[in-house]
Amino acid sequence: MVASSSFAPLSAPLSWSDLESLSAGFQTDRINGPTNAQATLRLFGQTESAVRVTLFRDNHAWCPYCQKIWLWLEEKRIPYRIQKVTMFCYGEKESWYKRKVPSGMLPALELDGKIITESDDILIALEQVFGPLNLGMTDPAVLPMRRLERLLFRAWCSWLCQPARSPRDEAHNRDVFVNTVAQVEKAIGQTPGPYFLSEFGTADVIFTPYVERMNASLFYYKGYSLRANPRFSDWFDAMESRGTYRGTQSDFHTHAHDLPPQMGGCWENGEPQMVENKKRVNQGPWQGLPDVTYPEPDTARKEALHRVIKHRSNILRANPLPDQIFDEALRCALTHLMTGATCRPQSDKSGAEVGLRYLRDRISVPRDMSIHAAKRLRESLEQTASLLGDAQPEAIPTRHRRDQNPIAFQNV
Ligand SMILES: N[C@@H](CCC(=O)N[C@@H](CS)C(=O)NCC(=O)O)C(=O)O
Repeated sequence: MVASSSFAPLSAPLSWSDLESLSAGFQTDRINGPTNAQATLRLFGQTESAVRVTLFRDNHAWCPYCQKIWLWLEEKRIPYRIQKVTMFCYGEKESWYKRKVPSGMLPALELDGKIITESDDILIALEQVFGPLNLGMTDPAVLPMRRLERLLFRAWCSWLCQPARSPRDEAHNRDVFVNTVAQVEKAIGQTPGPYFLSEFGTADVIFTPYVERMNASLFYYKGYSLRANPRFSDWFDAMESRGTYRGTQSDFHTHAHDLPPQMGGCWENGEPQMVENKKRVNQGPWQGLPDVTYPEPDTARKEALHRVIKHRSNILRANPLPDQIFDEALRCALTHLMTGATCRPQSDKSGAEVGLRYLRDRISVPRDMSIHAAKRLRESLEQTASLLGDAQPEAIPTRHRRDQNPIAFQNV
């Protein structure tokens, strides 16, 4: 049981070996267990000889078109390998991948030795070999859903990714989006149950990646909550009841800061609700944000600790603070995470709060850990930073994310 931090005693930072003992017992089966972003092989209880598929997806587990294929394979429980590739905005594209797929675009799939690109073509090819996920890509009930998804996507891009020339322009783009949402609400409502069609299937998989990104980005850049729409709300809740979706699900913070370089910019509207939402996504509190509603698992804190320990040396190296100062500050934050005790770094004149907030801003969900674990870690990093001061690290870049170059983490 974690003590309430408001009445918690002051504590000295736990040592790494104490912290390691606290993380003991956190184990997940990456290969056969629940959907997760870290696996490079998924077998679902079958043997490796059953693998016919390799999915090439981004290191950050962020690419929306990759999420579609990922979710489909997990739902169908098809054994597959995963090879991770760097997206242009994070760093250098691997030359072995450019030899396979000269455009460097993701996702790609190798199926029985044949390379397929374009996510829709990949799904169609997979359906031909393994059968559809309920109703398939070319089913007459699914085709209008696919068109509706593109309509919603375009309305979202027009509102979010183009600077409005005037308040009227902004209001128009908003109206077009809101009207398209109304059409989608109607479509979801046409069958009983929370999904797009009578049963969960391809249509839900197709909508998932961008609806998740719309929910995050419009909350942050426009003060608009997609999840407040009743059918969307039920749909999100139903999706979150699926372990497959939970394993691929990201949080508002990750999306808000990963979208701008990918989309060529995201434009704030400056309204009071937007300003409030933005502050909350950046600085917390993260609990209760409408990026997740399923209850926090008991393992969230342990998962966060386990992931930090695994990447400890890289995390220390990547941080702008000198190792020794950040090491102590980080152990303080982890002490708070695991015990609830307030732990104030001794090196409190060193700007350690900036280093803690630098890490707070670079937890990537689900690449590093699941959504609830990330919220707990952000919370403890911020709680510890707030004991030291208000200084913030440099703003997260918006034209690229080379601050997140995966090369820095590849030796683990
Ligand atoms: N139409 C393609 C779009 C794929 C696409 O736009 N992929 C982006 C990532 S989301 C990409 O690979 N961009 C190159 C890069 O960022 O490295 C599909 O459906 O697969």
